[in-house]
Amino acid sequence: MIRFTGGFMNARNSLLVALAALAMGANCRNVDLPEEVTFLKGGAAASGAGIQVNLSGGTTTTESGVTATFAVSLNTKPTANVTITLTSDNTAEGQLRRTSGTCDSAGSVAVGSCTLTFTDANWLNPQNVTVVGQNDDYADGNIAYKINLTATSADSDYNGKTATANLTNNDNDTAGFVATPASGLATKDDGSTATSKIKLLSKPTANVIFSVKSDNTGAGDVTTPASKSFTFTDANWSTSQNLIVTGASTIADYKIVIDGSVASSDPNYNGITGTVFHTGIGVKNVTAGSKFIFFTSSAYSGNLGGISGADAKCNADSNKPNGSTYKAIIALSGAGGRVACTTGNCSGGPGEHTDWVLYPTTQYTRTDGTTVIGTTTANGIFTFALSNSVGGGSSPWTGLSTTWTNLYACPSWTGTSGSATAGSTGSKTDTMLDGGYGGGFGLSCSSNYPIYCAEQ
Ligand SMILES: [Ca+2]
Ligand SMILES: [Ca+2]
Ligand SMILES: [Ca+2]
Repeated sequence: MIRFTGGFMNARNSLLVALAALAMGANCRNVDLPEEVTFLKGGAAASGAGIQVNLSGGTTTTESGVTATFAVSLNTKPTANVTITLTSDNTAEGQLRRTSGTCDSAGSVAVGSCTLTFTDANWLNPQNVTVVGQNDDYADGNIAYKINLTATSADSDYNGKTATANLTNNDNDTAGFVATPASGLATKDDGSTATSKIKLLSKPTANVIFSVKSDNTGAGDVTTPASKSFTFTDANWSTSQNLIVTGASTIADYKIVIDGSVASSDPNYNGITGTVFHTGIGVKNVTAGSKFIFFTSSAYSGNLGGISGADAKCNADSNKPNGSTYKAIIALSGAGGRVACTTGNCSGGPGEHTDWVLYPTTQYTRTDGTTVIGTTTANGIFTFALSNSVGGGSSPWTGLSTTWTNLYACPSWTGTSGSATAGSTGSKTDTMLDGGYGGGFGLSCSSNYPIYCAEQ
């Protein structure tokens, strides 16, 4: 009987159909046809042997790993197996997923080539191929590339047939510089320093050289590198180099800006504009008569690593404005402890201190160098209200009561059980020290909060 099935009609079947039609002209009801006769759905005309690539699923991959999947099929039924080898013409931009050499959209390995096999049984079924966008560190733009398909088969109609999938791998890199921090630096008129870490945003194809300068050397200037010149190569582009500025006698804001222009044989970097050095890295030169208090940008559980761990977190924090050493305003009783007062507001004087971190009769400011928080008493504590809060709306761990005595600490600040006293960075009153959280018992040591840090 005649079978009407989906798919394409090859030349041999076309002939059989034509013969059958002649026979049917005499008596349609009594004609038998060979079972392998196949008709196209809808009666469309067949095309010759060839590889079909269906790119309707998209032609874009990205350096961030976005994939493109396309379907491969044959035009006609082959007389022998057809093996199609797919090869990326640019494995730096796009590679093929495969399993044991066979193209496999679920395969986990991205490689430069893989194969698909079509038989006389499965040739009608499109097979999916997945291409994985490859990453590089260059600002190389969106790159067009090809997946080339070549057939090998004992079927001479198919052997040597080719096709191409044209794809594009989108870039995710830009040329430029990173400065960390790029603002909020503070130097002092006693020659105190501040440091920013400099590196490139993308790998250059040639050395990148530029110089920097202060726009107000009376307030401060670049002291490291001594040459005021940076060189980044394709090997060290992502390794931070120190930019150290040193305060001078003038109390003023200043900026570190580019001196001249960026020189490189890499056209992406040569003469580049609009970088952080064109905007300028802001520094504030303030009087050495005051010190800074800030709270950390990072939040931590009650396991701070003890007092020494808390101090280390202050000194590693990105909110730290200058090159000074900082210590955490946090209390702990016992060995390795830190105590401001053993009686309310240090009624017994500064002799109540253990490893205390605020200096007596010293003005403290925010990291802007001008917003005064307050001046400590001879006992090295603030009396409330403050002139200004430390700023922001966080609840830093303190372990302090509202009168500077020790209250609840997490287990030696080395564990996460229980609760501990935490203050309020936005408060000018004694809730700076103890916000009264948890019905007075403080905040859970398993939750994360910042810490106050005081300049030494
Ligand atoms: Ca990239
Ligand atoms: Ca790139
Ligand atoms: Ca690329």
